[in-house]
Amino acid sequence: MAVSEEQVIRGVGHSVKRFEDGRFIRGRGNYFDDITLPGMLHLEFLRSPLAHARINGIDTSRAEAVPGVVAVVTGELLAQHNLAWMPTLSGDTQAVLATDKVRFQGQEVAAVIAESAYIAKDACELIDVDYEPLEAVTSPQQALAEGAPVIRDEKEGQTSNHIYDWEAGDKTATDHAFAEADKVVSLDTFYPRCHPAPLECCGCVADVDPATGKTTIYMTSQAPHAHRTLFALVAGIPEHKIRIISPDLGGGFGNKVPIYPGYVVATAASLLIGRPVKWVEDRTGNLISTGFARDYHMHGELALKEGRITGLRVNMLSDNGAFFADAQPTICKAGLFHIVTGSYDIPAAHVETEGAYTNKAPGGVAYRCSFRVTEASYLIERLVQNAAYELGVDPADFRKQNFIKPEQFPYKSATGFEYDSGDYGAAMEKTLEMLGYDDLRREQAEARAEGRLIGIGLASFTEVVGAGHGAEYKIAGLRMNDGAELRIHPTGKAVLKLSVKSQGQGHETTFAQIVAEELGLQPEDVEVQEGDTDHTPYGLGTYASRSTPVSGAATAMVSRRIRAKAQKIAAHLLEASEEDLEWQQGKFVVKGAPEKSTTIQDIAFAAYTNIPEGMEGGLEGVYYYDPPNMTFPFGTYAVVVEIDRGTGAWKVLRCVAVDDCGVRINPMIVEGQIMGGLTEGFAIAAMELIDFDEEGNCIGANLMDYLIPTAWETPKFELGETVTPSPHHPLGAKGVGESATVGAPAAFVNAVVDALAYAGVRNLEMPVTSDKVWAALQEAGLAE
Ligand code: MCN
Ligand code: CUM
Repeated sequence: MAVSEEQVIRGVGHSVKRFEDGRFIRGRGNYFDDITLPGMLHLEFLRSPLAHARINGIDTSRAEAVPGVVAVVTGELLAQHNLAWMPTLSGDTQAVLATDKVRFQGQEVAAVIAESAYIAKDACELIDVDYEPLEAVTSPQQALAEGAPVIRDEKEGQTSNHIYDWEAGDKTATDHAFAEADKVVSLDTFYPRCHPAPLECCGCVADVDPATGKTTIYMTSQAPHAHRTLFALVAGIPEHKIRIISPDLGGGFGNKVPIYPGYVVATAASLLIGRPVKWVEDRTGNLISTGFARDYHMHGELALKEGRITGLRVNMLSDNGAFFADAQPTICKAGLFHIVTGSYDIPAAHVETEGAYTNKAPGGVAYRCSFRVTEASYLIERLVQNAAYELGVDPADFRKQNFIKPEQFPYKSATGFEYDSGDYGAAMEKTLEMLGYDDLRREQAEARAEGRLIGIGLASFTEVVGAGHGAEYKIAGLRMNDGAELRIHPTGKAVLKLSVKSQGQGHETTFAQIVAEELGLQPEDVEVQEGDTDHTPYGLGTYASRSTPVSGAATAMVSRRIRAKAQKIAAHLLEASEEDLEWQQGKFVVKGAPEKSTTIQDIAFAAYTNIPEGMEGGLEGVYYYDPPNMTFPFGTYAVVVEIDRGTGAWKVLRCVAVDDCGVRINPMIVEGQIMGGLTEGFAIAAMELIDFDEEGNCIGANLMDYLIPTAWETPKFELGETVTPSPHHPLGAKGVGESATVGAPAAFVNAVVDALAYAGVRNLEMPVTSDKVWAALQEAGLAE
């Protein structure tokens, strides 16, 4: 059972191939739609064709008469069970099925439960809804204008479409900085609505057992434990009678954090009918009704003095759709948008935000960003580039001048964050070196002389990921901390159970590597289980790149706890005192007597068979980790583009990305995360857009209209790294899952703007499509 001396434990820092891929590439993944239960029924929604209308009546009789239809559920029926409305993660309410009004196109109006999904779909078309159309509100400016129709007129005391005001920073100090400035640079920009669009849409199989009362819900959930608690609180089902199983997920990207009407109606229907009910969302349903992202109108101003940024002022107006359903910590009305000071040492900053209801789908924030960090990063990185132009200095030099310096960490930002660690200059230097920046700037000038337009865009982002700590960061009253439970079996094989839930991030591999690192087992000997609330410890789930910062830390800590017990058993086995033992990866050795040792496997066996007098048997434990702070990963991205003066089309010549996420547990998986994130960041900058016409019709309701990138459009990425450990994480790791999507959009847009900046262009709005560039070329007199 002994581990040979030469055998390397493939713990932290090894690019172990992903264990989960064995089943995925064989087509043996287990998604919720693979689940078929005896007697299972199917749910389909009737969705509103109108963005805003009063409902005068719903006639379900023709649908009910269709053979195979078991029930037609309306809001009125749900209201009888007090389920027509549900609370949102931002403390608002959201209609499960519309009762009084429809408030966005695609809103769920009624549900048909039938023997097959096809019957249900056909029957939906036979439901007659008497709509009285109302004026649609499709922008927050329109929503807040005098005389706008009040969308949430069902809410007591709600007399306008205003949702919230929120601010951070010091207004007086900031005003002072602006009064003293020798230059002010400002930018108005819009980060448009886009959508995470995971390959697998949302859905569930709800199974309420009439005999036992046990409610089992197989659902597409990034946060199964939090969802179970909310189900218990809202539906009044005792929590131990609810089991949520989040099986393999075909991507999440934030889209699977909120609770959607589909889960609620399927569960209510199963309860009422006594048979399992499956709901499978189609692509259009996903794009028009589930958690969208962004939709932020931003105004930013930098105060500049002697080449330094001395102040930042930001006003933001957010379009939250018909229900304020952002998934974010309760104290943060605008998420973590106040990270907008970014990587820069800005002495004074003030951020004012306002949110408004519109006749659009609810559920902002989702899509690979830790609660609005993307919007913030985009704004500051666009502003900084423009400031460099106005000062006539190189954008790289201007950033370096203004970066928070390594010796300033832990750094307290003007808006209230404490950055844990960073070395922004190092990441920048590495990027410039990989890029050959100075040569490229020369080539850019030469190309321009020949009439070619080349642009170089930089973005030096800072993220804030890994929420909590639990005292301050709560969602709907639930503290943001997470558990890990580890059991070592007698033969030295282990099972690790986690509260987080992978959607494709490779947790089965990386978390096994953490145990491997701490206990000297091989990662293959550790099975990682997630997603089943009956069998995993409590925690708030996977989003905000929090799995590594929170559950990763819990895994390291529970492993150390087990190692401490193992040391006691080892002392017993070796007849030595505990203090005389030394841990070497995978074994305890008697100090000064290297021939006297015992392996973790031997110790595991002894834990069940040969323990010292008075010790409790077994080798297992659980640890709930409440992080003392968030982690602040960062990096510098650089993009080089060339613009076609005849069409406005731009192509990416280079994309260099240097990331620092502290210690990397699995470098290959980290690189995969970054490439995926860069692809999405590029797509947001270049093509992804959920738009609406004046009547509130969603343009972007299918994958012909909503463009997601394929391998064909996706540029080649060149990756680099620096390593600045997080001082408060037990492994020094920071989260990385969203970094690239946060950092990339500004780098791409900055590159296109940079190609035209010499002609006075200072802004292009995302998605930067060729027609927008064409218009800019014409205006600048550069079109060919
Ligand atoms: N990792 C590592 N070393 C680090 C940091 C992370 O090896 N220093 C590894 C982790 O162990 C994990 C992966 O990288 O296997 C991502 O870790 P982390 O940054 O902790 O992020 P989460 O696991 O919490 O994933 C969430 C994040 C979010 S919020 C979105 S959105 C997103 C993303 O991950 N959605 C994804 N990446 C995705 N990748 C896939 N394939 N699918 C999604 O839906
Ligand atoms: Cu906001 S996307 Mo991720 O945090 O699930």
